[in-house]
Amino acid sequence: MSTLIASDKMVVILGLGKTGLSVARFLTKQNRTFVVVDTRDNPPGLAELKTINANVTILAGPISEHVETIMCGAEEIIISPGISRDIPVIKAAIKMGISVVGDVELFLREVKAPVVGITGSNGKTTVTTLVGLAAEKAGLHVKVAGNIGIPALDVLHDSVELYVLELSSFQLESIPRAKLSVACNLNVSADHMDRYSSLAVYCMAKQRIFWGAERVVYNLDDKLTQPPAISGVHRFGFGLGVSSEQGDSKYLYDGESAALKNDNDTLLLANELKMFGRHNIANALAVMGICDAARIDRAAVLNVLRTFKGLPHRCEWAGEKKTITFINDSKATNVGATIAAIEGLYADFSAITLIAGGDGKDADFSALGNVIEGRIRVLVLVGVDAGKIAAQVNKKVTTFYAESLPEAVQMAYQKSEPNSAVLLSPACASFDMFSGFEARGECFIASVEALVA
Ligand code: UMA
Ligand code: ADP
Repeated sequence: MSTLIASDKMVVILGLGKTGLSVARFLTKQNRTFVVVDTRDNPPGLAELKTINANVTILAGPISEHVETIMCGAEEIIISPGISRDIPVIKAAIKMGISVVGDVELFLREVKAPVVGITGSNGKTTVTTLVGLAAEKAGLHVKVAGNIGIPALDVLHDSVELYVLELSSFQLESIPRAKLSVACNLNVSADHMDRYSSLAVYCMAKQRIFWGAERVVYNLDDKLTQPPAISGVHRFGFGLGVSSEQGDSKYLYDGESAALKNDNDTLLLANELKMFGRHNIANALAVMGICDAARIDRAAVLNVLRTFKGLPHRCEWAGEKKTITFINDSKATNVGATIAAIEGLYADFSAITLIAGGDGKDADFSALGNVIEGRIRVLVLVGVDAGKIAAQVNKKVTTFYAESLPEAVQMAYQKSEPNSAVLLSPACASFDMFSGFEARGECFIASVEALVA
């Protein structure tokens, strides 16, 4: 250990999840010396790390003074996105002038091909997937990575012609200056309030996507996504509303003709999209803007938009019984996503029964309360923060509590009137009851299947 402490060429990888492992693979290939620190006693990547580099030092468990000394003597710390930059050891290291960056920064230092980055509170995975598919359809050798689940360093390769990265605020925080070819911020609504001290701080993390970008794509309906006006940077704006903004290129929805337009040209009609809901029209417009900014062949883009049916667990049809339709929107882990689902569904059903609740991540549920009061007849709540949602809803909304999701599905079915939708759109993370949103969505689907059978 003492040799490591003395070395000014030693890198610390902080966090041994997917990201930490990808950094370990990358540094090993580069023959660089590193140690791995994780605050958990049994980090998930332990066994895999041994296969990457059998001799690496691993310091697992709560950070001791000894570990702090090592970290503060490092050449650089590569911090995983799940760890806040506000923990004492990171604050101390930054104060001492040590560079603390994330895996995406390492990726950006190496990459040669153009990179498209996509952030936003909601819709990132949908839009990132669509841009990747469009680029592939256009014949490019493209790699899709980032917060979508594949660490960026794992796809770095000389043969790649275009990268499309989904970037979370956690990842953006640890990129000093991204300098992307195309940077897009889809929308900003409160999320991760257990990590950020205010919406403004969260918003600033998202804004970092624009730093040094060549071309920027933003939401004309959402002021919080607006990039700074920098001369020479081409701006692409998209939106559902009538915009007075001066974007260089505009991608707007014309409600009268139900058309998605670029300036005055109709590119697609809304009924050609297979994805459901107004928020997906916004996503499609964003895809058009991003793909034009990235110079991806438009015919390929439109082809993909016409055929893509949406991703699992995002406003997905899950079954029907006696005129009651079940919709799985388990991926709605924040208030903005649930509001988008309710507003999107409202016109299509005579009533909506909402199943919500889980781990609220310190969110403010007042805006959701208003939408529920206006649009929802029956509310079934589950999870640790059920009471916080109930507190924002008046007595006109019939509210029930369930101990489990299968029980919630039963209750929702029994209390719904004919031609209703039962919508699972929790506005919360799932970790109080499930391993993740996928497991929650699978449980919902299984409960619906049991009911329908
Ligand atoms: N953790 C500790 N101590 C440590 C290190 C991690 O307690 O020393 C905890 C974190 O608090 C977190 C968990 O371990 O609860 C995982 O953190 P991580 O940084 O090791 O995560 P990875 O496995 O590397 O996965 C990360 C992203 N995870 C997070 O940002 C929390 C994944 O996004 C991403 O797909 C992956 O890198 C590849 O880029 C997931 C996510 O939930 C899907 N993202 C958030 C979201 O979408 O809302 C931002
Ligand atoms: P992310 O990767 O940002 O979490 P997803 O595409 O996985 O985004 O969708 C997450 C949730 O947000 C789903 O519940 C989905 O229905 C909803 N959603 C998707 N696009 C939007 C949008 N543009 N505005 C609001 N909610 C959206």
